[in-house]
Amino acid sequence: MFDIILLERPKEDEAKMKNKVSSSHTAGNVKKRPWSWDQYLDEEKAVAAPLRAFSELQSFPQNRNGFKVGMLLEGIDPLHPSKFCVLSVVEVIGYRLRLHFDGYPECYDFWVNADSSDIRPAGWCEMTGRKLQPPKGYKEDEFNWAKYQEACSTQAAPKNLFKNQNRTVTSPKFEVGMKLEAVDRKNPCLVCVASVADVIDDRFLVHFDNWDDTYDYW
Ligand code: MLZ
Repeated sequence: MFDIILLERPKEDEAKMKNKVSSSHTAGNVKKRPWSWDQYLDEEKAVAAPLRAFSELQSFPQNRNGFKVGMLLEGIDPLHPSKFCVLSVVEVIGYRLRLHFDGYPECYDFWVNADSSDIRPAGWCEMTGRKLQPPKGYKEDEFNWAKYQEACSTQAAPKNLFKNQNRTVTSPKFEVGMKLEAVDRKNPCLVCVASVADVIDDRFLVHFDNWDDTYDYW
């Protein structure tokens, strides 16, 4: 049920590691040992936080995930959140998708839930008047979704798979251009003068006045 494949195991306790290495002949054996929650809780003599302690939003979604490997879409770059980029689905596990920036190295790939507000169907940026970062090697004004799909012989993810569209916002309180004070996430000890740079559904993009957009966040 839980996709533990994405879970990073705890850093090995060095004292414990030494014992294990000396009692098993090769260090290699220790490293490859599969990691399991049950065994870890047992070793640590600890208990897992019970499911009932988590809110519904934090629970594992049961919905079906219709995204398939190869499908193309648009989405927010988690390392540069003011940018929408051309992405393709490269892996699907349960409700999660691994997304790849077309033309860029795999090290930038990232995971999202299938209902993430950070992903949008192909053509969404054009329709909503936003700038789309094309795949590597393409110029912004040259990129065209129809031609690109044809050139890659791949299809854009169908619109009905995006469960995040048009979240009802009763009365949007923040408007583009409004000023506010916001924590700089890259330097969290700083609270800085900022502006609302974009609004999508129930979220807005914080931009720090006179700083470049690498500090922006939703
Ligand atoms: N010491 C850093 C602070 C940057 C703060 C930016 N806030 C939006 C620098 O001067 O680069």
